Amino acid sequence: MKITRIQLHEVRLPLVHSFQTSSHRKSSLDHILVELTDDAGRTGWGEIASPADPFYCPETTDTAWLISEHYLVTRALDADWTTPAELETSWAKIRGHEFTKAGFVGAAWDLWAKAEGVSLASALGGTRHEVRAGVSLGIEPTVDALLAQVEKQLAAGYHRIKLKIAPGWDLEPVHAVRSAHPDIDLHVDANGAYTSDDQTIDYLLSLDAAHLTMIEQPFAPRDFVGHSRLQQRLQTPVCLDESVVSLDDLQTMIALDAGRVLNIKVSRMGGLTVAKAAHDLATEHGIPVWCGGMHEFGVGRAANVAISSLPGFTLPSDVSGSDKYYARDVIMPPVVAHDGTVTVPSTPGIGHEIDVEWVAENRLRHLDTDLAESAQH
Ligand code: OSB
Ligand code: MG
Repeated sequence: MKITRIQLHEVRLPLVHSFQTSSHRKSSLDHILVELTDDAGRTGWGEIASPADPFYCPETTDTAWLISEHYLVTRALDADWTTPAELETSWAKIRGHEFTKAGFVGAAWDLWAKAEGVSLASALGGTRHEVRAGVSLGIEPTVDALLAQVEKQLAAGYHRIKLKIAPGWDLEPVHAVRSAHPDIDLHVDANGAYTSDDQTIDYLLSLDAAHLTMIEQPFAPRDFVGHSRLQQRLQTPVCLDESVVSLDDLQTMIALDAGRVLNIKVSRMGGLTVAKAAHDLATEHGIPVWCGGMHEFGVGRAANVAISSLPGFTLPSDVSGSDKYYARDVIMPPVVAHDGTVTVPSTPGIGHEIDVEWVAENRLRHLDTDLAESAQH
């Protein structure tokens, strides 16, 4: 295949409910949509879902734009490829920048699946026709406000509730939600906000009493040894997110028993090809996986739905309906959850049309290789 034209669309959408983690607060998001056109006139779409600031990962929207424009666009235009994995070899020497690469990889998979006339889910080896979704709830101003959010999402039928925690917002909200809802699938995510000293590990052991499905990323990304020390003493499975950006990291997690659940975030791992390989490796080792989200717009969300249809994704994924995030999404139709379950599209590619008018209306920056430099504003 040959890519003849590339467009980058940096788009800002407001969130319907602002979201706070241990590291940052957001009320709108700026993501870059990657549009690849091939010599047959087909288009493939991918999403660079890096946050605007370097608090979750080292990348930002600006670094993603820079790396795309200076390194990925020319390589993608020059490549002659038959599979997305082959296209990726053209930028294999670029270190890091997983979110940026993931946007191009997603667009290549969409394009390739369309050329083959198959859905993205079946191109990836998906077997499920529907996937169960969970929701991730940010740090709220009060425990009551959090309990109200939990009620609302349970009423919508979501299968799992994940609570963001941080020092000062942990045991109290967790025990309040658990006593109000003794039987729900509940888990917590600290986004690396704790240090792995003995005193903190002792403190985190008290979370076992809440019967959580997992404790996600309590410590810093590189602290595999700390996560392993916690896991040896904790009954609740530790789940790694930020720590695992490559298959090598997953090997380290397995070798050290630093986690017993894996959050496969497509963007964090550099795209769908590596995400699929991570699924295969984790499944081989009996590690259950689920797909984490980055509040993706519909393009990235549709890719998350597709990968979640693989058999090892046995835990609910962060693939809630578009309406939880955006009043109007960039895809038509939006992703819809019925009773917390999302149907996997069977039409070619990501299975949704792009709302190009809405993209243009909310666009902050545009690059079009057909128009060269003049297109940037
Ligand atoms: O750790 O999963 C995370 C959002 C921004 C940064 C980090 C995380 C998140 C989420 C989003 O939890 C969940 C979603 O997209 O539904
Ligand atoms: Mg996480």
